[in-house]
Amino acid sequence: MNLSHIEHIGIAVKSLQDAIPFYENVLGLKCYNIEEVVEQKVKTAFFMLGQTKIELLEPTSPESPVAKFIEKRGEGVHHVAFAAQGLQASLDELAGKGVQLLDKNPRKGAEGLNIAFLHPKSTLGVLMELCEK
Ligand code: CMX
Repeated sequence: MNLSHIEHIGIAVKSLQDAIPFYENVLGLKCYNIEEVVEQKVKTAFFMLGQTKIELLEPTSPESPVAKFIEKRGEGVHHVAFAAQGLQASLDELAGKGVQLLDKNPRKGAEGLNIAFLHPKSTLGVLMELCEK
């Protein structure tokens, strides 16, 4: 495994419109991108902090994994994403170590990154994402 840093922290919110002012006006961060990830049924808003991003996630459909998350647990931290060099090799290594992969092969995520999720049941309750540019 070759993880270099936390690429982003995903935070589930009911409404970007309601959440963005907290990050901008209270925390003093600047939203630099809003993007819909149609496949994941979410709209995302990004803030940069050092080399790590905060990614706010608003569900665009009741079938979105983020809608289900909010229904069950309420708004809050949804996933942690690590920057991984050699994403496919990392996934193969994790599978070999018995980690349950939600994506056996990388797919396209927000901001053009290649991404893959690991099942929270096999990562001590934290939904983890690996990403590569
Ligand atoms: N963090 C920790 N645990 C989570 C979780 C999360 N984000 N989401 C679900 N879980 C837990 C649930 O609490 C539940 O646990 P219990 O069985 O103890 O109640 C279990 O996982 C199963 O959850 P579920 O509500 O039945 O939902 P599903 O099994 O249908 O889906 C998951 C769970 C993780 C497989 C699904 O949410 C998924 O595929 N996630 C990855 C994709 C994703 O989240 N995309 C949105 C982000 C988009 C982006 O960043 O681009």
